[in-house]
Amino acid sequence: MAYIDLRSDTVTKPTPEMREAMAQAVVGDDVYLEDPTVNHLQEMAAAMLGKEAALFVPSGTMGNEICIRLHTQPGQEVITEERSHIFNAEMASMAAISGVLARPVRGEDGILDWPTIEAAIRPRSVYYLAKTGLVALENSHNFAGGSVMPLDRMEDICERAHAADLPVHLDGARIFNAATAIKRDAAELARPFDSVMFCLSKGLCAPVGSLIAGSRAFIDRAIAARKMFGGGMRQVGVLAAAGIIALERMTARLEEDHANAQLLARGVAEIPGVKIDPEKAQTNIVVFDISGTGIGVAEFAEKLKERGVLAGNISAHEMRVVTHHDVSRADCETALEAIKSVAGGQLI
Ligand code: TLP
Repeated sequence: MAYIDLRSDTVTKPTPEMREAMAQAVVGDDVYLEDPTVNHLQEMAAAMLGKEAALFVPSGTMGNEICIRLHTQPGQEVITEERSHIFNAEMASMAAISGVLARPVRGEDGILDWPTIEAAIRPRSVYYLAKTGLVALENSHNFAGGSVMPLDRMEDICERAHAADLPVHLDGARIFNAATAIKRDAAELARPFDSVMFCLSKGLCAPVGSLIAGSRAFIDRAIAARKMFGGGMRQVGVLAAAGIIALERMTARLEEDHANAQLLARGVAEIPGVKIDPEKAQTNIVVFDISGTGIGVAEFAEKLKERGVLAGNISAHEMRVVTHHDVSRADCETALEAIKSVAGGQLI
C-alpha cells in the first residue's frame, strides 16, 4: 500500500535533479576542508542567513548540540521553551555531551517573551546557583504546531539577552518555513542570533544534512567540535550537492505546503471533539488535540494507517500532521477524509 505520509517533512525524498547533482558532484576530503561542493554549499548558506560563515553537519541534532557545547560551560543552564526540540527530542544530549541542564519555560504557542526568560535567569550574585549560559529559541516551533516567532520579539529577546551577557542560539530547523510565513528573508530572522542551525533534510527535500551559521570565529571552533562529535565526513560533496539544489530551488515552494497545511487545519477544526485554532497553523505543521473524540492517540494513528494515512502522535492527546513536497493537495484532501472518518468512528 502506498501511504500518504504526513508523519514528518523528514520523509521527503531527494528530487531527480538532486540525484543528478549528487551523481555529478565534484568532491574532496572535507576533513581537510577541501571539498569544493561542501565549501560552495557553506558559502551559500552563510550568505542566505546573512552570517560570516556556515558549516555542514550530518543532522539538526548535531548542529544544535555543537552550538550548545560551544556557547556553554559544564554546570550551566540553558533556558529553552518547554516543548522545544532540544529539550524533548535530542536524547538529553545537552546534559550528556555538554554537561548543562535545560531550564524549560512555557511560551504562548511555543513563543517566548523576554519577561519569561528574564525570570528564569539565575542571579549571578548567588554563588550556589547554576549560572545561566545560553538562551535557545526555536523558529518555526515544531511541537507547538509550527508557530512562527514575530521578528520584533526575536530582536527584543536577543538584544536583552546580549545586554545580560547571554548568547542566543536559534534552532531554525525550519527557518525557511518561518521566513515564508511572514514573507521575510531568512537572513532577517537569523540576524540577531549568535548561532543558527537549519535543516536541508526536512521541507527542502535533501536526503541528509543541516548547517550551522554564525561568525567566522564561531564556525572555526565549530569545525573542531564537529570532528570531536564524530561528524567529520570526508567526500561529503555528494550530499552537499543535493543541499545546494535544496537552497536554490526548494525554499521558494514552501508556500504550497503551508496552503495544504491550512486545508488540513481548517478541515480538522470542524470535527467534533477535535481542538485546534487553524489560524495558528502558520506553516507546514498541524498539531490537533483529539482528547474530545474519546479515541487515544496510538489508536487514532493506527486507524489512520488502516486508511492509508500516516500521522504522528506527539503527546498523550495531540496528533501531528506535516505537509511537504511529496504530498499533493489531493493527498491532503484524501487524508482529511480519513481523519474525519476515524474521528467519527466510521468503518473503513
Ligand atoms: N524533528 C523531527 C523529529 O525529531 C521530531 C521531526 O519529525 O519533526 N530541531 C527541530 C525543530 C526539529 O524538528 C528536528 C527534527 C531537529 C531539530 C533535529 O533534526 P535531525 O532529525 O536532523 O537531527
